[in-house]
Amino acid sequence: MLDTSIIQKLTDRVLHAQDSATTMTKLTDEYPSMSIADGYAVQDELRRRWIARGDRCVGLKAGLTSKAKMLQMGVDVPSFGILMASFARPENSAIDTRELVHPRVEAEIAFVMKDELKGEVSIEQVIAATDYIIPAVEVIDSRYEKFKFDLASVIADNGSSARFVAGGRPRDPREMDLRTIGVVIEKNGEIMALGASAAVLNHPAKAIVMLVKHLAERGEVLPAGSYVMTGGITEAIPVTAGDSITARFQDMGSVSFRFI
Ligand code: OOG
Ligand code: MG
Repeated sequence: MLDTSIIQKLTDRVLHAQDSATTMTKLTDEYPSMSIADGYAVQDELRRRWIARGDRCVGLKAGLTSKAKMLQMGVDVPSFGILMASFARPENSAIDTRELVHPRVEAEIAFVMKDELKGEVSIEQVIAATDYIIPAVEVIDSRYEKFKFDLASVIADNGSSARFVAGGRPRDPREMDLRTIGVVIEKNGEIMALGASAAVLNHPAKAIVMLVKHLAERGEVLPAGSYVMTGGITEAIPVTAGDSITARFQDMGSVSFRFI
């Protein structure tokens, strides 16, 4: 593991890139021995700093959970990240691209939990512990040059998370087949990507099974009330100022917003 003083220094660097919307070189270029655990240590420190600023943790995200995303990013293991209240934007809002480097959008199924989950759980236990599922779009924005990274570096950048918008129609996961939810992403009225929810680990709740296991390995639980994003179903779509986005989810309504 990297020394705690190096973790602090790397956290400074990531936070600066995020706050100033500027790029940085991959952390592993300078610290080739940096591990996945070091990446999560930077994330822990980011969370401490955000909370110290008055922000609030509202949930967690899984990423790189679909083949399309793994192929697009050249990484074959899911990653987990933290969702803070300050990342959330309302439906139909205007997202300011001046605060972002090279944003992309992803359509995801989000889960809102009614019960705590911990340790080794099954898909059935995840569904039983879910209050509702809701359509969501994540705006990712890697702080690495050219959106290129390795797993340890992207974890330290909190899985590229920047903004998220939830909307459409909340649904009871016990009333749906969670593997066959069709999703279409439109940019300026044109279809850019489409897919079905089984693209995420054959079942989006599997992302939460893996997240809960990851938390358990760190002595943590998934608290009741958590909002959890399960990962992009299709590849991510690049956006710029002026673009309007609508993600349509079968039997769940749609989520729309725009970039200025
Ligand atoms: C990493 C984050 C991936 C997802 O939904 O797959 C992610 C990245 O692609 O920058 O959030
Ligand atoms: Mg995502």
